[in-house]
Amino acid sequence: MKKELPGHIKNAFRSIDHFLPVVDLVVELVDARMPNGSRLKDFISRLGKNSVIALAKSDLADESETKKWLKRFADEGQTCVALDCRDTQSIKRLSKLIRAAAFTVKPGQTEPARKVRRAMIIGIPNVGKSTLINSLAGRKAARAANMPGVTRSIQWIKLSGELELLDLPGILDYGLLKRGDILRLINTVPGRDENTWSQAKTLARILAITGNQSALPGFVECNESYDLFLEDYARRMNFCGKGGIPDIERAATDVIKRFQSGGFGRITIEKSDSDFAELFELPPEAEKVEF
Ligand SMILES: Nc1nc2c(ncn2[C@@H]2O[C@H](COP(=O)(O)OP(=O)(O)OP(=O)(O)O)[C@@H](O)[C@H]2O)c(=O)[nH]1
Ligand SMILES: [Mg+2]
Repeated sequence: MKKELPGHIKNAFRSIDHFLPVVDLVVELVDARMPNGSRLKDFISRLGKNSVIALAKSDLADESETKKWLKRFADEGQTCVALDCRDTQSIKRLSKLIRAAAFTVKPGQTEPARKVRRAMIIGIPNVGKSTLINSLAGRKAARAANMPGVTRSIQWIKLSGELELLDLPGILDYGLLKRGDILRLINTVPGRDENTWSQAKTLARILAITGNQSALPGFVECNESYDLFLEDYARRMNFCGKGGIPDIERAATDVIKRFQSGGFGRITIEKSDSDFAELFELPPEAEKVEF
């Protein structure tokens, strides 16, 4: 599996192995719009460390769905919190949780001789790891930008109170690689321009399955016909070429970008009571992720 991955992601896996013995806590950062589908659950449980789940980008997700997700994770015995990683206020709760979990010695564990405690922030690409670290540190310590693969080097960032955080490149496991098309929707892996038509179609399908079809302007009026919707959307946005021909590709690109930035409202594309893997029978071409 790791052979298919770019160098910086392989490097992240190596660094996790390397630093694991001196790490006290794993902060698992997931995307609140797709909380289970963006988890690295098996990988993180194999690490055998205390962990906290943080639902990033919850400002883009449906609030009531996020509450249900928090309940589901809590029922599974997980410590969890929802946040907007850019907002210092909203990360205060996470900060408390991290400190409590990193400095707690559970029965059967030995207290480390060192005073400092260390946490790794682990999550898929572009989920907000570096932004979160900057908010926790209260300074721009890590580089963050809206594209996957920004963090290439591995760095420890010191916080007050004897706490250190490790910023790592985003990682993907085999299960996630199979969801390439859906991950592109939340900008986890870069989309290819020639595929925007099929990505926008995947989005429309997901929104219809999850009961969010009315978020796309005109989609319901077009009887949820994807082709008619894109034509109608292009006309609405005045994306027309010579002779008034609707520019479908431009419409598809705009639909994806608008969804990613929350322009259609706060939408959770994975419901807490559904099995994501069963919901989406992915076409074979969705299995290959290119970087
Ligand atoms: N709306 C919203 N945007 C966020 C949030 N957290 C991060 N972002 C944005 O998401 C983009 C990616 O943030 P990064 O912190 O670079 O993500 P990363 O996980 O470090 O990405 P890689 O290093 O590429 O794996 C940036 O444009 C951030 O401003 C959040 O909670 N809400
Ligand atoms: Mg980063």
